[in-house]
Amino acid sequence: MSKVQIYGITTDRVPWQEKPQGLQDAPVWRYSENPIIGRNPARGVARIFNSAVMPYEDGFIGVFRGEQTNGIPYIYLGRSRDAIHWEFDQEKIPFQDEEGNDFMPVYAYDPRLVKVEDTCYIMWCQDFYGASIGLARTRDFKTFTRMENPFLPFNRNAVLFPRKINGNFVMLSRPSDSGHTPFGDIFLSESPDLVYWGKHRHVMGKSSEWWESVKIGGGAAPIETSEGWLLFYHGVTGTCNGFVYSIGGAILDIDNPSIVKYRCENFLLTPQEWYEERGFVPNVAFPCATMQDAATGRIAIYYGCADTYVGLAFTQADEIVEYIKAHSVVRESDAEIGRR
Ligand code: BMA
Repeated sequence: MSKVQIYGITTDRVPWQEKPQGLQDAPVWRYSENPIIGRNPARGVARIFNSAVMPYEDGFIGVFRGEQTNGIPYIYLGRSRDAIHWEFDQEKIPFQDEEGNDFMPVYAYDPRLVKVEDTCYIMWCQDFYGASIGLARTRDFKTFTRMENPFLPFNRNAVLFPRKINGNFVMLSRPSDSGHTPFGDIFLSESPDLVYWGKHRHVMGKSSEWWESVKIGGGAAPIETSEGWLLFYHGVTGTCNGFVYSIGGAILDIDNPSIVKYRCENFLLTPQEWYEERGFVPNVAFPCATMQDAATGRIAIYYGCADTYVGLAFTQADEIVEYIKAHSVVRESDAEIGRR
């Protein structure tokens, strides 16, 4: 039994492997059969990575960043019986506007998938006269209705909280530029209706820890726990050979999630396996989703690897919370409400 309680959507069918014997000082461990999605996974798609999944009916469903053979990223729907082996639709997700007319984004990447009440929401990065956030809803994974773009350009890495907080929808995002952004903190915004957004707050900034000293961005949808919102995010450092993306962890206040209660000074996972170090963009571990089981506290983390593959990693709620707390460094700008 997990001491840390997990709330929200949980499943006892979460994929799982025990922690390897002898693995020390590492609260997150990789699936031994990684990567779970290899190259050329679907017709006209060279690579799938940075993708999000969830339990659905008697299996699993996901939204996948598919890099087409013309180089343009789009979102594809995938289904799985075991959350490890995936089959993808041949066609891109057919987005429509509120009137039911075709309304495809120019490009679409890094999708997240979050269920709030009875509706599933997809958020992704797209062109809105510059890099910005796209948002769509579906109830049946057949009709996908694009909603108003929540934010002005430039912005990336949007992820909804899985329930309303104090009566409002809440979304994390990372204001950016339209290129390979050399800066970036995580903010949150509230909305009563997913159309009008406001009450913007700073959540947490890049830090003086070297592994996340350039920028950070929201990753998987925050997991509601008895300790607060457990957030897996990405942190980026700069090297003479370019950026390196690692996975970090923090715990946000349950009622005021712009307040960071604990923030792990160490990365939880950094590129070290061949599929993380070698690919279209080397040295990228980019979390976009988790699935979890309340009874055992098992958590499976889905992350993009080297902009080429999807990898799976595991942790356990008690262990990860304890590790984050034991290594927590919260700076003043993270601990405050984030309003200036
Ligand atoms: C970011 C995004 C991600 C990508 C990462 C590393 O700016 O574009 O999709 O994984 O760069 O290339």
